Amino acid sequence: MFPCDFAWGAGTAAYQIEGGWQADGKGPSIWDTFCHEKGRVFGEQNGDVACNSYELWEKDLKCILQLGLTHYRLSLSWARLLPDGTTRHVNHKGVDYYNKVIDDLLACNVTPMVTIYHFDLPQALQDQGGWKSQSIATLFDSYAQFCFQTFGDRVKLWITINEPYVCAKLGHEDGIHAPGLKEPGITAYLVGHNMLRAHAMAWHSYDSSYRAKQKGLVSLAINSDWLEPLQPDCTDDIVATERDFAFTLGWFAWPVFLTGDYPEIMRSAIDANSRRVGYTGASRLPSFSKDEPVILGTADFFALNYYTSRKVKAGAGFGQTLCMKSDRDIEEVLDPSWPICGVPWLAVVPHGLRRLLKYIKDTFNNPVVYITENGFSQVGPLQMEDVQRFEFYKDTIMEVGKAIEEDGVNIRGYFAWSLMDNFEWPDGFSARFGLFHVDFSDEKLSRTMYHSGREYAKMIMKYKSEPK
Ligand code: GBH
Repeated sequence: MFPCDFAWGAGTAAYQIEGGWQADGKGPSIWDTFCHEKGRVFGEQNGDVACNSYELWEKDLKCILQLGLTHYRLSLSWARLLPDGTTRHVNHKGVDYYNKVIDDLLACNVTPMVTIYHFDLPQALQDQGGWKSQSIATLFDSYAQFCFQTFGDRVKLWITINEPYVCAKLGHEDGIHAPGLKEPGITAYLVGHNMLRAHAMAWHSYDSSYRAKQKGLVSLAINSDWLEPLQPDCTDDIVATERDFAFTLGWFAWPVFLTGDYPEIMRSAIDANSRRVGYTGASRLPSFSKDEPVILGTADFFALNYYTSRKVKAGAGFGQTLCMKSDRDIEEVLDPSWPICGVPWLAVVPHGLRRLLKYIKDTFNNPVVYITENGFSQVGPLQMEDVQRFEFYKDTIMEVGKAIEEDGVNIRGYFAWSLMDNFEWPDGFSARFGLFHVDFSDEKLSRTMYHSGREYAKMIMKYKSEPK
C-alpha cells in the first residue's frame, strides 16, 4: 500500500521543545516575549525550558530510533542561529547544535526534514515591524540562504515557512499567537503577503544558487481543514465552502501552485466587504508586483498539515465590522458524529484527510505531497495507554493508504505530530500531542513511549517490510 521509500516521520518545532531560551548567546524571539507577558498562555507557562531538547537532544534521538522513523522533521530557531535576525552576527554555538542534530540523524539513517521558520521570529526583527514590514522578505531570504549554505550539504528536504495562515491570522488578527496583535481586517493580509514574498525569494535563491549542487527540495507547509457544505445540495452552502477554502488553503496554495495570485473569490469577497462598509482605501488584500520574484511554481512538493474537518454554511453577515471574519462570511460547524479530542478545535475525522488529498490532487495538478503534520492531543488526566490516539493514527494512515491506492494521490510521506509532548502554544503544556510522554514535573524531563508510539512503531516496521 505504501511505496518502499515512503517517509515515515514525526515532527517537532524549535520553540516547542528546545528550551535554552537564553543559552549560549541565543537572541529572544517573539514567543519568548509573548509568553513572558501576563495572560497570554495557559497558566502563564512558557517555553523557557520546555523539553530542554537544547541539552537533551540525545534523549530525543533515542525516541526517534525507538519509533523506527525514516524521517524526522525539526525546525531551526532563527534567533538561536542569528541572535539579531541578521547574518551580521552568527551564533556558532547554535550552528554547532543543529549540526550535531543533523549529523546524528544521518549517522542513524534518519533523513531530516528542516523547517526554517516555525512561528518564532527574532524579537529584534519584530521591533522593526516584523512580518508587517516589506523588508522582512529580504531578511528572511538571507536567513534561509544562511541555512542552505550551512546545512544544505546534508539537508535535502526544506520547509521555508510553517503555516503562514496561523502566523498571519492567529498572530495578527486574533492576537492569540505571538506577536499578539489584534489588527483586524488589514494586517493579516499584509503579513500573509510578506510571508509569500519571503518564501518565494528563498525558493528562488535555492533554485538558482544551491539546487544544482545540493539537489534538495523546498516547499512551505500549508495547514488546511477538510471543508464540506453543511447541506450538500444547498447552493449557498456550496459557495460558502468555496469561499472558506479560498480564505484558508487557497490563500497560500493558489499563488504558489496555481495562478501566482490569490483566489479571485477571496479578493472579491474582501473588496465587496470594504465597499459595503464604505471603506475607500486600496484593496486590503495586497497585489503581487511584477518587479518581484514570481510566486507561481515556488514549491517542489505540496507540504500539508492536516488535523480536522468542518461543515460550512453561509455566514449571517457581521454588521459594520471590517475583519477577516466578516470578509470570509461563513460559519463552520462540527458534525455531531465526530469525536472531539483533547483540544476543542480538533474533531477526529480521518476520512477528511483522504478527501482533502484528492481535492489537492485535482485542484493543484497532482503535486507530490508530503503530509508534514497530523496528530491528536490529550488533555486532562494522563493516559499512557492512549488507545484512542492510536485508533486515530491507524484510521488516518488507512485513509492515506486509500488516497494513494484508490485515488492515485502522489503521497511520499507522513509525519505524525508530535514526537513528544511539548509546549503547545497558547495551551502551554496542557495539551499533549506526543508519541512520547514527557514528564514536565521531573527535572530529568524523562520521555516515555505511549501505547500509540509503540503501535506507530509496529506499523512503520510492518509497512517498511511489506512485499510490494
Ligand atoms: C499546528 O497547527 C502547528 O504547526 C504545531 O506547531 C502545533 O503544535 C499543532 O498544530 C497542534 O496544535 O484555537 O480555535 O483558534 C495546526 C493548525 C490552526 C490548529 C489554528 C489550531 C487554532 C484554532 N492550527 N487552530 S483556535
